[in-house]
Amino acid sequence: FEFNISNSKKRVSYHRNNDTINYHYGPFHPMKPFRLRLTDHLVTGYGLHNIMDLYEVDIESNQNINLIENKILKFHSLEYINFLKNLNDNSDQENKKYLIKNDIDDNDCPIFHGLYRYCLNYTSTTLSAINAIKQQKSDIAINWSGGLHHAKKFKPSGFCYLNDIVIGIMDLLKTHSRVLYIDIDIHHGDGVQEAFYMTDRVFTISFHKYGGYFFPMTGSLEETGVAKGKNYCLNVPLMDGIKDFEYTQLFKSIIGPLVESFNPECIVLQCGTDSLGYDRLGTFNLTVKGHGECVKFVRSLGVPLVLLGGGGYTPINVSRAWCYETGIANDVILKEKLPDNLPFKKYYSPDYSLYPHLGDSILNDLNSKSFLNDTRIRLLEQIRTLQG
Ligand code: ZLM
Ligand code: CA
Ligand code: ZN
Repeated sequence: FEFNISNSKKRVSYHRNNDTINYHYGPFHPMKPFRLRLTDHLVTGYGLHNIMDLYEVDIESNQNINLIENKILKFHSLEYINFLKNLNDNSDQENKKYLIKNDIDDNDCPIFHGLYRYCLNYTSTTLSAINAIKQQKSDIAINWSGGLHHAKKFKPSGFCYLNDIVIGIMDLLKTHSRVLYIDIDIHHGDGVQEAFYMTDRVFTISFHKYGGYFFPMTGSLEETGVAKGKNYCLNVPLMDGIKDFEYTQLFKSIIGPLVESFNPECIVLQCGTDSLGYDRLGTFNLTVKGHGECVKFVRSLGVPLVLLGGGGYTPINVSRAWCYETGIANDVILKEKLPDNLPFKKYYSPDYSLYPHLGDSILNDLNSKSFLNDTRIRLLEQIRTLQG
């Protein structure tokens, strides 16, 4: 790689966990932790591990597992944590009872081997990233295994069991008075929005597909917070097929004024990659460069930043985007040709490129100019109410 010609060097830390990669939601389940292995291979292949602070999170050798569980219990209920903890020991009948009582969809959120350990892993890794920011050891802290934005206080939802984002932000609030949460996963960040709906200390904004029974079916323009939290929540509902130019224009024109008005002390950016073209579940048409441009813009605002993962169901593209964005965090330009000696290199055929072009078989853009413009005007009006 080459360093960008600028003087915006920042201290970047990369938080990972070698164990998270090995879990399986089940053979045909769209969520594949294996995508994290592909991401790590690309990051290492490009040599990015040499220029960041690396934190290998290991819960086995972590003496402070009680401390982590205490942080989890600041958001999740004790009954739910006990359920997750005892899953593999409980009888199937006992588990079924909790699933039915709490209306849990175990197709989306299956009980798999080592589930609680998997949850502790990605949550501890997010807490490790949050800690690097709290202690001012990093300007940007990255955990691609985190970002599981749907989990609720007492139940899992949409492939998410523990809400590492809410747990992380609650911890961050001990030292930081205002946190901005931005979510570019194609799904609505409902779990994070709900957790901070009544507070003016955490501003949540999610860009997502909305309408046509798309999961989780929340996130309309009208959801703007309540009580003290009134107007401290924004939603950007979009339709199928949005492309780089329209998405990044809208993103910058809203996030710019929002950061100006809210003046956050830290930004947490959920970088779900199911908003890329050809995602197995998503219906947007972003490219790796377009998705990354949002990260680049947020970085340029000069506020301490936590980068988290999230959705992303076409693993080769997930890894391309998160590697590219690790490069952006470090302000380096990665060459288009993938590195030699890359494990699983054949998966990236036929282009072997970090930035493949979208082909012709993409969905039409259903977002008209006037729809996007009306949306922008509504959102900017709400941001203006923050002043004074
Ligand atoms: N059925 N297998 C995004 C979370 C999206 C709810 C419709 C389950 C699937 C999906 C699971 C192998 C994030 C819904 C779906 C079938 C009710 C969703 C297992 C395929 C499969 O083949 C599958 C047997 C499965 C699940 C598709 N589920 C697609 N979309 C969403 C949840 C999570 O990206 O935002 C953050 C990580 N669920 O639409 C149903 C309504 C359950
Ligand atoms: Ca979103
Ligand atoms: Zn998603």
